[in-house]
Amino acid sequence: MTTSSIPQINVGLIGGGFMGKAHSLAYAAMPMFFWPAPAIPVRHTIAEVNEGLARTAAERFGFQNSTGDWRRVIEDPNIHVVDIATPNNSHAEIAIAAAQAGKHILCEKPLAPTVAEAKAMLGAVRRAGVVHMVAFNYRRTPAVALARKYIEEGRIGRVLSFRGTYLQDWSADPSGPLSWRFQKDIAGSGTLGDIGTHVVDLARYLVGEISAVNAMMHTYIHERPLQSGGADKLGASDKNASGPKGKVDVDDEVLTLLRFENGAVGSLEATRNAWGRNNYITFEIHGTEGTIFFNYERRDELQVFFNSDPADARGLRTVYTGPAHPYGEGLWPIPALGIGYGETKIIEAYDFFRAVTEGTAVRPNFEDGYKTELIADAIVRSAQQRREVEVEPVTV
Ligand code: NAI
Ligand code: SOE
Repeated sequence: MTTSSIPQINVGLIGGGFMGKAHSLAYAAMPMFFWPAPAIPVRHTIAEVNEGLARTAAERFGFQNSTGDWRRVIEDPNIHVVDIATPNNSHAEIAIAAAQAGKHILCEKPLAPTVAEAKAMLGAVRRAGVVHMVAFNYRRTPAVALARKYIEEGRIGRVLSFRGTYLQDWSADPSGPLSWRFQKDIAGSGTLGDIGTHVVDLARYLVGEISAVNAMMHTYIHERPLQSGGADKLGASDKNASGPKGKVDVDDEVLTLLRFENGAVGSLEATRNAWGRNNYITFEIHGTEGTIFFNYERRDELQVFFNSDPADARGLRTVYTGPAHPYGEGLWPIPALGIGYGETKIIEAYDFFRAVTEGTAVRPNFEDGYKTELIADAIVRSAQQRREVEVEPVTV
C-alpha cells in the first residue's frame, strides 16, 4: 500500500493544555505505530482561549493554523474531525455545534458535567450520524484489553466481583492552587468526575452494566489559593502562596459499592488525596475459575490466576504484554519494553480513525459517556441520601 491510498483527515483540536499535548502526540505518532494506518491525521487547526495562546500551541504541537475562537474550527468545511480537549463545562456546547456541522468528534472525559448535557450530546451525534468517542483511554492499555479478552474467553469463569481504585496525591497538599478541577461550575464534580469515572468505565468494560450504587463522598480541603493565571498547575504545591483563597465545592474522595446487572458485585474507591499514590488505577476481578489483577503503575503487567493451571504451578503469576496481546501488532516488538500513557492515546487515535474511515461505531462513545454520567449521578444521590440508589435508565 502506498501512502497516497491512505486518507488524510483534517483535525481541529480545541484546547492546548495537558490533553492537547497528549492528543497532538497521538496524531503524529499513530501512523508510525499502526501501519498501514487507517488515516493520516492532519493537524490542521488548534483553538485556544486567545490568539496568542493558540499560535504558541500551534507551533508547539505542529498545527498548520490557529485560532482564538473554537467556532472557527466548527465553521471550517475542510475540518472533518473535532477533538475536544477543554475543561468539562465547554464539552457540550462545542460537541453539539460540531455534530450539527457534521464533524466526527473525539471528546475528552468526563463527557459532560451533568446528565442533561451528556444526554443532549448523545442526541446531537445520533441525529447527525457522525462518529463519536469519549476519551476513557485506560481501557486501551494493552493489559486492560487483555483482561477483557480473558474474561470474554471465560478464562476466569463467571465474574463474581470487581474491586477498582483510582488513587492520586496531587490534591493532598492544601497549598495546591484552586485548579478548575476543584470548581463545580467548571468540572461538574471533583474526584468522582475527574478520576472516578475512569473506574466506572473500566468496570463497565470488564464486567458489564452497573445497576445500583451505595456511596459515600467527602471533601477534606474546603478552600485553596487562587491560581495567578497561566496553564493549570494541576494542584502542584505553592508553599509560598499567601494571596487570596477560593472555595472548593467538589468532592475529594468517593467510595461506592456497585451492583452489576449480571449479578456481580463490586466497589470503587477514588481520591486525589492519597499521599504516595500517583496514577494508582487498580482492579482485581474474581471469577468462578480465576482472578485478574491490574495496577496502572505497572501497566505492562497483568496478574492472573487460572484454576485450570496445574496443581503444582498454582499462584498469581505475571503476564507481560507484548506482540501476542491486544494492539501488540502495532506496538513494541518485545514484551515489557514499556507501554506509557502516550501509547494509550495512540491506540485511542487508531481506533477512532478506523471508525471514521470505515464508517463504523467505536467505544467508548457518547452513549457510554452518558451512561457513565447516569452512574455518577446515582453515586452523588446515594451519598446525599445515605442509601443504595438505582442507576436511572437511558432515555435518549
Ligand atoms: P488543561 O487545563 O491542561 O487544558 C485545557 C486547555 O483548554 C487550556 O489550555 C485552556 O486555555 C483551554 N481552553 C479552555 N476553554 C477553552 C475554549 N473555550 N476554547 C479553546 N480552548 C479552551 O486541562 P486538561 O488536563 O488538558 O483537561 C482537558 C480535558 O481533558 C478535561 O475534560 C479533562 O477531564 C480531560 N482529561 C483527560 C485525561 C485522560 O486521561 N483521558 C487526562 C487529563 C485531562
Ligand atoms: C487529574 O486527576 C488527571 O489529569 C485526570 O483529569 C485524568 O483524567 C487522569 O487520567 C489523570 O489525572
